[in-house]
Amino acid sequence: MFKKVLIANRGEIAVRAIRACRELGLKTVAVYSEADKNSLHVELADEAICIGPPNPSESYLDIPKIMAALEVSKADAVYPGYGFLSENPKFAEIVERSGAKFIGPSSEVLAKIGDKVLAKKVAKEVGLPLVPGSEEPLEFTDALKLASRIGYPVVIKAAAGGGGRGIRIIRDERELREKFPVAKKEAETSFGDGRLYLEKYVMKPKHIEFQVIADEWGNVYVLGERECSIQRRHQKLIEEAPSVSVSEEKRKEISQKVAEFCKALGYTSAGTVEFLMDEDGNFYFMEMNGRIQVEHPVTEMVTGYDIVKLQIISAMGEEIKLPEIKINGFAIEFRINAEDPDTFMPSPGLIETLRIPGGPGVRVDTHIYQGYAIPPYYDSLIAKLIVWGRTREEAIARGKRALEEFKIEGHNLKTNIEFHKRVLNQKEFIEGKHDVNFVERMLV
Ligand code: MV4
Repeated sequence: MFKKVLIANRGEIAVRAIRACRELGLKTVAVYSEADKNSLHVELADEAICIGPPNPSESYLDIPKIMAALEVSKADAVYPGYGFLSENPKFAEIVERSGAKFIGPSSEVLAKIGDKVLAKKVAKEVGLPLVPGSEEPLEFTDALKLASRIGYPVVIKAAAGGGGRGIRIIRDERELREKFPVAKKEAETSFGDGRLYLEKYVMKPKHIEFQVIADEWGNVYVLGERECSIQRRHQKLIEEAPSVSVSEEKRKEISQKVAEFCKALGYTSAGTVEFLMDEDGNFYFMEMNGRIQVEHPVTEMVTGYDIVKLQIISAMGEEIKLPEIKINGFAIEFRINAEDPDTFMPSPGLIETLRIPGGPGVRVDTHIYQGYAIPPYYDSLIAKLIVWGRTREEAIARGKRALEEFKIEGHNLKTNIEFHKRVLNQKEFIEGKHDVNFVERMLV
């Protein structure tokens, strides 16, 4: 049991966590950088401690500063959110050793899933399908042999890469001979780790991920999937649940294996298991993320569970007992970014006019308010609009309606609201046939 939670994050997810704590009767401590002194999370928390300059490396990423705030506030748990220190096994271990509770998986589990080769090994052992290819890093001659066995096109991935960094498509043997050494050098300079592996290239894949919540008593629940194929340069823009492309039968099959995977890892707290799905509906395990994700609200809208509260309850050591998971209706999340719609570059500024949508089936998770100045130091996510409908068609109509209501204006301030409206009018999206290359195609 704990009584006071330090929120080691900022923005909408810090606000989201404070809300969950308050509903559970827990006190909260906000930490903030000098750029965030007028932030909503600072205002809503019971206490707030400034931890340094705007630069994340001197504040939200600075472990000694967070640990000092933990000590002076006498908080007995840490909520890491997403990004920043959330998946850092060293940070989790330091929190654990301090005697406070890290609200997330154990430091050992974070280290295990952070090792992509090890995670794949465990996935394979429980029967989760992998993309055909080398399950371990390989050298040039073995890459040539493997590629001719599985057939081109293939992809080369850096073992230390992630989030789309260090991935290359190779069409034929000539290109493999040319690019393999280049990829190796690049991986060495970018990641300090030149290990590469090779996979069959999955064409037109969808990004499908399964939400998990697990307690410390061995219970693992899979709260269905999300489809996150609407993305640009590995930044997700729209996510939905459930995926129209996943049958009830397939959902059951993958959920079962995802639960076994989590049990094999000794997983606790919330987590997400990511897959690529090909045009024939085949799933391929990619990786597991050991954090709450930006897009968790779509799962909350279709399952009725408060995933952040479940994370906290799990961290308290309580047993989580849930009936069979039922998916009700369809939810879509639109990430509202303060960015230039043409260049996708961040566009921070002062919010002078703000009109937040509401009404049936509409949820807005945000830290912004009228008069708030968006600082330039952090990511450009300023709000999440989540809509729910009994059918996907109703959710899309609600999305259009709510996006029309949404007004965020200010000097030099631009958002991607118009981009979202465009997506909702695309035939490919309406029919649910979009893959991870949809945005690139739409923009030409
Ligand atoms: C792939 C792939 C096709 N085939 N692997 C990019 C990020 C990394 N986590 C996995 N990624 C991909 N791996 C094989 N064998 C296509 C992608 C990919 C992608 C995956 C998920 C979401 C968006 C993507 C955008 C481009 C490429």
